[in-house]
Amino acid sequence: MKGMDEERGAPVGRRIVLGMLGLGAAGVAVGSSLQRGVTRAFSPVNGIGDVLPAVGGFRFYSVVGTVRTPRDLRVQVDGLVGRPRGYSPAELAAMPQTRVRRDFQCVTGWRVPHVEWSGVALPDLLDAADVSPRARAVRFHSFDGTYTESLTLDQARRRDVLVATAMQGKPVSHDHGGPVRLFVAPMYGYKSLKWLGRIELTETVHPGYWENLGYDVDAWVGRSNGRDDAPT
Ligand SMILES: Nc1nc2c(c(=O)[nH]1)N[C@H]1C(S)=C(S)[C@@H](COP(=O)(O)O)O[C@H]1N2
Ligand SMILES: [Mo]
Repeated sequence: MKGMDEERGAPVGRRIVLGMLGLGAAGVAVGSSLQRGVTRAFSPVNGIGDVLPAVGGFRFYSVVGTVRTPRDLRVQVDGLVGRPRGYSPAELAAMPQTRVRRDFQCVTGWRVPHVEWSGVALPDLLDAADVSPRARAVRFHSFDGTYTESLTLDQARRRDVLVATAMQGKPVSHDHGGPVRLFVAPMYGYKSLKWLGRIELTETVHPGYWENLGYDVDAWVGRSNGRDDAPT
């Protein structure tokens, strides 16, 4: 399987501090050991999250490298809905905003504590779209043309799943997936799709980019995921 540490990405910010404290090496070691086996992908990270102090910095990830987003960008909500429509970033920012502060955690071992996101709670957009009773899942598409993600409809109706237009009180930067990205607070970072372009209601879950490469579809942080090989 292809590992996340093959992604292009530049360490930023406090990752340098992490290295100075000698914790960077631990994080990297865990990250690379995760790449060896799909079966071990989650449980070691859950443990590390508990013992590592809350320090760390973002990496900028993009599986395709440079991404261009259209100037007149709209996030389309369609598929199994009665009222498909597109939203400009400005329209999203003008809707009732939900704010979520949570640690941001990549499955490879890095974590950024207390990141604040705001945007439209996904259930609000789903309600506005009049979701068909046939829809059981949501598929997210990125303007990068390659990355996709998925949630069950139940997961997508959580109010800590955001169509985010702001991060740390500022518009989401391009490198962090702006102008609009998904933020799935309770799950590992790979669920939080960047450069969000389309929210498609589907009958079944379509595993996303990393999930097709072996990562769990249910990416809850700090849960066993019901895996047979997970520690109790
Ligand atoms: N379109 C797209 N979204 C993506 C990714 C990606 O490569 N492309 N990487 C995912 C992973 S593995 C993580 S940990 C986070 C990283 O977010 P950041 O680049 O803002 O730090 O984005 C997620 N969303
Ligand atoms: Mo990640």
